[in-house]
Amino acid sequence: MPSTSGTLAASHLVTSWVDEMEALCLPEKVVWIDGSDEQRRVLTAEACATGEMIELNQEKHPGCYYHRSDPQDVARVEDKTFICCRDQKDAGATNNWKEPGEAYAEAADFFRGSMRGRTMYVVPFSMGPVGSSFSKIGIELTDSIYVVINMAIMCHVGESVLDVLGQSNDFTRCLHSKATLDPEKRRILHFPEDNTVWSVNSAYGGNVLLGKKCLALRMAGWMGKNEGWLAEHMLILGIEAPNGSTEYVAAAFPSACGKTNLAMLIPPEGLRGKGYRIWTVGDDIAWIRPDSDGRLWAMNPEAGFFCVAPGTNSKTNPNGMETQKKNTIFTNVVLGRDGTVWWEDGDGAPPADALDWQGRPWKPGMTDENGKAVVGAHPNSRFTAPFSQCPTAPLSQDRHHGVPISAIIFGGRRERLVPLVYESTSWDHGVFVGASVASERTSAQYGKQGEVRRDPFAMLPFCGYNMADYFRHWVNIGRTTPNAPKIFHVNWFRKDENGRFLWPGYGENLRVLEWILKRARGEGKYQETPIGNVPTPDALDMTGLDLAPGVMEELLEVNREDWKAEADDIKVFLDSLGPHMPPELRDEVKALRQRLGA
Ligand code: GTP
Ligand code: SPV
Ligand code: MN
Repeated sequence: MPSTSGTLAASHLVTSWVDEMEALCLPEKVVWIDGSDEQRRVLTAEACATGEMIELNQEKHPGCYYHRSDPQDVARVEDKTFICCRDQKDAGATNNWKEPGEAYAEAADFFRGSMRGRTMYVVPFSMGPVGSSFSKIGIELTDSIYVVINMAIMCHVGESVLDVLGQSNDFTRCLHSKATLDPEKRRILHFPEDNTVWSVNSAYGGNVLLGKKCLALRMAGWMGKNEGWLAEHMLILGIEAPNGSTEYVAAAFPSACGKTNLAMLIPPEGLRGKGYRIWTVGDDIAWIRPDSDGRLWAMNPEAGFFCVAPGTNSKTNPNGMETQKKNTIFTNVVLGRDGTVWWEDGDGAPPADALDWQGRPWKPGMTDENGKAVVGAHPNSRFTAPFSQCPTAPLSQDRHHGVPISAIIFGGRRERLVPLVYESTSWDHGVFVGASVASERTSAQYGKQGEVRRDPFAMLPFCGYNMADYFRHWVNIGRTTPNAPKIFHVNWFRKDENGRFLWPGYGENLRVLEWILKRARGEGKYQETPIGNVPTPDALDMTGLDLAPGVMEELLEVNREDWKAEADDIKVFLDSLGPHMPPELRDEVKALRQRLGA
């Protein structure tokens, strides 16, 4: 007999699946998440009693809690993430693939009895506003209160979701167990043909908040391919001019490469006089659809932020600091014994008496046995905060159709080679620019830090199907969207020979956005180069920002010899993606090599 407590009004389809998963995982009890504040308070208190979460100083951080993940479980695990579809060709060359039957069987062994002595929470959630025809419903079963509380911030959860679902079978079946947290037995499995996600042996971030990368990118990408829309790793930002007209851009940068910061941008001093108002529509995921006006419209399916903490401070990201003042979960940052939190390049001095992200006594300036600085906060430490707390969040966030996009921007972290900004010269060229994004690896994923890897559309870890088919889908969207946005590429991270950033970044990036929007309207000064159009050195409004002589030229430089090598590398990469590669992109790489004189 299922020992279910407080079952919500769920359809037989839902309850029979929950019963089946209960029989596999054998929890002590099952609790349905109704979405009420009262239930959330009870669960939070329970997590604090067991030590899973720690209550922060409620005067300084009202409604805020702290969590430490297992030291071996601090980022997404791309090598343990799989697309499990019947035909391996549909997963493509960039995804790990498992045959669905084998994947289920192996993971079932890890799930079997994994919740003994624990509670299984049933979390009905909606990506996108509850009840919108564009939204997608999922139900996550999890044995982690931390996951429940995070999900309740990141998306709409509770009874209202089940009401909307009714008797429909159109929901993603998400099963999560932290099990024993064994990294060897960690699996993040996507079964797009069954609308199912299984995640086991992790309890952190994108591995376990299954509405985010698993549903809203990998599964939604698969759905979008079949239904004619796009699920993208993109921020969405609005720039309102004093005359009240607002233009929106969507931008894809790889993990930890500045999406949140750009989405929350504050105009720099020198441009304040222009009276812009910035609107943060989304900071990580965009669902993009062609509409009847021939344009692309983007919506943010999330209801919260899961932001990188280190580097966030009142100078770099004041909106981010404001957003996490209350009702926020902090994970893997420094914890003061006074119940405050701190991280590297945050605000103010660290707490005098502090514990690091692993719970060890920590002081600023501490070094290890090799003399290397010991950081207090893990570089991928994050905070989870409600979207509505962002001062620049628009009031219309729950309008399901989203906003019309004037420009699409790609970017990465490139010390060398890539200019501050350039413009593609056609839709297909823009798709090629997206396909050739590369970036230095960050701590948002396991692997060698700093190494440049190709990360097409910033989607390498998130594309739920064959990457070459995904490129073709993008090419096709351009064919059926007469007023498609122009496509650009930016790089905030170019460095001088001393390893210093050439561009100040953050709020100053608005100067580049201004030029992008001008070009989208066919205005603005530019010069043609083999890779696309870059601004003339005097094209950006630099009021209030003095760069040393020659720096702008250095930022905008396109070095032919270096780009020949890059074009070769792009060609090798595209060739590695298999026979589905659209001929349009092969033509683009050929044309680029020709323009470079290769
Ligand atoms: P995910 O949440 O992992 O997808 O990351 P994200 O793309 O939202 O990155 P985020 O905005 O959190 O920035 C990651 C890191 O890049 C932080 O340490 C920032 O301080 C830094 N960063 C962001 N924007 C800029 C910029 O314009 N210039 C420089 N130099 N650093 C930046
Ligand atoms: C990313 O890595 O791109 C993130 C964080 O946004 S996670 O949710 O862990 O994927
Ligand atoms: Mn992300």
